[in-house]
Amino acid sequence: MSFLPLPGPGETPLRVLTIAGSDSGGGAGIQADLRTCALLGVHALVAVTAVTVQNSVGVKGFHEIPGDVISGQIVAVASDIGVQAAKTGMLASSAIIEVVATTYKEQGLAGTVPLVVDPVCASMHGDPLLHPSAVESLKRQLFPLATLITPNLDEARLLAGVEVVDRESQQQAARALHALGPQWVLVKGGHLRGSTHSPDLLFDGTQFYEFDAQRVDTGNDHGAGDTLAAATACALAHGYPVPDAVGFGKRWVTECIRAAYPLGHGHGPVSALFRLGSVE
Ligand code: PXL
Repeated sequence: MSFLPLPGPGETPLRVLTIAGSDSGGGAGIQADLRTCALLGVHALVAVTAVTVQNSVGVKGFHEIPGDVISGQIVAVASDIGVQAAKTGMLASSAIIEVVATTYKEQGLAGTVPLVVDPVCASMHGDPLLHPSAVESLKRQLFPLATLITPNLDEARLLAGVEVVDRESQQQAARALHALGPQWVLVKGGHLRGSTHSPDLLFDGTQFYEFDAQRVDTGNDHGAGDTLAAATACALAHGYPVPDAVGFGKRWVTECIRAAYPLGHGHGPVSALFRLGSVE
């Protein structure tokens, strides 16, 4: 596949801000974002929202970072270093969502810096990463600021109340989610049961775009959603139009899933490290 343009030695790379949780197992969350950004030649800035205690088997618990520390991280990097795109992952609570939305607006980032909102609600093991009471905050406060939201099918059910089982219900979920205010919605089809493909559906309120890939049969796909959102944010930082950025993100995550490796006793992570084989 072709990648994003790389900065020359000594040249300041583009910057993507990830506002997300830490995964002690190193597979998902901020750790996945950092790997994807680095291997795409983008400098990642970080606002940690929560520290999870987890391994390949599951999430044992998490600690939320205080709101002023979260907003402090965003202000510190935005005011000094500058950001060309941002993404959110695990946000844990409605208080954190409110802090992130308010800070994003106060820093003048809303409407100027593309924002990918990955509405993380639970881990792949089903462990909750967002308090149920925060679902409304996500919809009301963050979605209207988003350039793109990237729900999987479980998240689409939770956020839009639509059970996605086929293309028609996937379109219905996209319409319902678009009505909540984001510019674009990507309803990911990766969890469509029984499918040999993983069709993701992008919608801007008018037109549908489909991004399909052959399903990769692996138990090691921890961090796939984070990786797709991070790669898409990197492409947006380069100024790609949203459909091109999503197309790039989909190709990137598909390669990362093909390169996934076993780790621990549970689910291993998708791997951006495949890129090391193709760096000239
Ligand atoms: O993949 C979603 C995700 C995001 N962020 C953190 C996670 C997970 C999944 O486990 O742990 C911190």
